[in-house]
Amino acid sequence: MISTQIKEFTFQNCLMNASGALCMTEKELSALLDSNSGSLVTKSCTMNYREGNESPRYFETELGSINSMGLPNLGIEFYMKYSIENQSEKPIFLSIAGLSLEENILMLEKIQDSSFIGLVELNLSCPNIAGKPQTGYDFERTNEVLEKVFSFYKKPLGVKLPPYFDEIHFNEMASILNKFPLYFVTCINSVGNGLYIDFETESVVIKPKNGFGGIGGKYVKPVALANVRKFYTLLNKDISIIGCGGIENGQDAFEHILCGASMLQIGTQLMKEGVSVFDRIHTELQDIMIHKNYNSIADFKGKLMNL
Ligand code: OXC
Repeated sequence: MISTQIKEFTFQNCLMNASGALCMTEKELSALLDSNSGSLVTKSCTMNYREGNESPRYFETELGSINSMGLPNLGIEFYMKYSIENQSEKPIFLSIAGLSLEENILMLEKIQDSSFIGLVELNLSCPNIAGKPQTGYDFERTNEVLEKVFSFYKKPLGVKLPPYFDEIHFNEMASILNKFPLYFVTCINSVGNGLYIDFETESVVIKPKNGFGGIGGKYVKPVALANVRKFYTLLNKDISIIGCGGIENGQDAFEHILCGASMLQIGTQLMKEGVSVFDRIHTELQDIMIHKNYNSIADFKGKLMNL
């Protein structure tokens, strides 16, 4: 009932993890593979192993989370090998986040030359590397990155974007993305450089960058929905939207799809609840669809009404 499609890829259901949430180690990835998710994405990787930022670097709040992980990961070889060895009827997304264009190109060359048959999610939006800008906020650079990537890379690829807040920025980014044969666009990464404070101790709650970090969870749902909606209306129809941000229950999932999402990523709530979150949201979304008389996602995808 909630199966979905991104070009030639069919997913049994539209739910998956967000990169970063419980997807760094072999154990975590296997739990996702065995779960009731329709897909999984690996932790954004770099060429080599990275320790990431100092701890504490992740903090859960009542309404969401703040993180400054700093891209801790086991390196591309591990994630590529894992994805190749576990290619099944559940397609796998391999997330890459090189710290430079050159590093991204080197990783994509490796993937191109391998027997990987999944999708690559190119992360242009990590907010937590001190001194490194989020590529997605630099329009010229994003264009240059995509030109270089698509000059040689021929396998299925999409990008993960930061949230945008300005009408002009939506239009500018969409006109760049529309020039390329992207399979999908993931909206949104965490809202970068937020600050959460412990009122009692009068201090920040994570160590890196003096407490500044990416915000996820309930706080960001309206921003995520706006980005999904905008890109759904502005992008060529053959570029699918993957919605990410504030999905805690069936209603949140339904709203993302109504805005135009074909697939849904769960981050903060997966961290809170573990992989059983997929069973619960699956059931809740199906119940809503039955109640509203919808048989498939296509019946309401993107059909948000204006007043
Ligand atoms: N978004 C990312 O892209 N990466 C991680 N955090 C985040 O919010 C990270 O590793 O810092």
